[in-house]
Amino acid sequence: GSTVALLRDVLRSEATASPFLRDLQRALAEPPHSISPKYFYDDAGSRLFERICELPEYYPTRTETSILATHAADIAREIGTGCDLVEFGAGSCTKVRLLLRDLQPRRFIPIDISGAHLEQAAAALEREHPGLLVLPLAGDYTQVVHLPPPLPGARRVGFFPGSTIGNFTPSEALDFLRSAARLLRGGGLLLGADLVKDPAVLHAAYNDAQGVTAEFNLNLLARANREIGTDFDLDRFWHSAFYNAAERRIEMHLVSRARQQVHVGGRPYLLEEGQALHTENSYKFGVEGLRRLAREAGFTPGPVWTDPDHLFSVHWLHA
Ligand code: AVI
Repeated sequence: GSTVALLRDVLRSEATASPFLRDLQRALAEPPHSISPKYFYDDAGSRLFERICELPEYYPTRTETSILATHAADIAREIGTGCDLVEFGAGSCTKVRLLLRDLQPRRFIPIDISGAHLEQAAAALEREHPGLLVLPLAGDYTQVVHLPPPLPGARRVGFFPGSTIGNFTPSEALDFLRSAARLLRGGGLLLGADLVKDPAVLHAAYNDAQGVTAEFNLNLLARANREIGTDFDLDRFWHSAFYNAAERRIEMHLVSRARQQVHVGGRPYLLEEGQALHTENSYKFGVEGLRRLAREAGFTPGPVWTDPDHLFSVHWLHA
């Protein structure tokens, strides 16, 4: 065969090897038409998420930040200084900064799926905290995590803020907590979880006036166009986010505005008007429910910190 044919074969096998392509094809081909929210977070998506965190309607970031800032000394007393700290989905490493002075970890290992973003954040953190060993790991922490061996004598402590636990299905959440409990045995996990509240507050947080959340949701299609050569017309989809009270979760969907055909990996898919691609769940928790889940996963729940309005909770879980 010619070089061109060879190149085409290589490109094709690379395309079919893409988990994003495979998962998107599956989501379009068969009900429940859903795809993992992890695909939101390419570099553009990570930047959009950072903007969400600053929105007036998006209370979780602000609230968790104030909980961590208010109780940092207390939290550090529970955890103890000198640990080997691992953050799952570290993003820009903003929240961990609130803990570093009191917690004084010996090493910090931020894990994030958005590699370029993570490298920058880790470098900035090392500049600000001379003496802190920062070891960024680019990867998907929902898959098997290969951590470097623990520092001699240091307990492993996990940090999982932001209520990202709520973006897992209940069984994924249990699986994640089970493997975290194994990974962190002898130490523990500091876990942020958003709480059940007035649906109007939840609705506003996922339907912001500036439309940043809509853009974040639609970025999944923009990313597919950039990375796997799909032909989504973003103007032909709308952002839908609502609270499903029975399931105690916000659901985000991308809804087709018309009957239309799209191509994914060269294959055509027909979308009906109103047909939805389910892109995210964001579960909300009760404090007791979360402690029960943690116990089931093998943790021993310790203290819980919340804000005065009980919007958000931070849990220390002994592993
Ligand atoms: C990252 N995660 C906890 C966010 C959430 O609230 O579920 C993602 C998000 N989706 C829409 N807005 C923010």
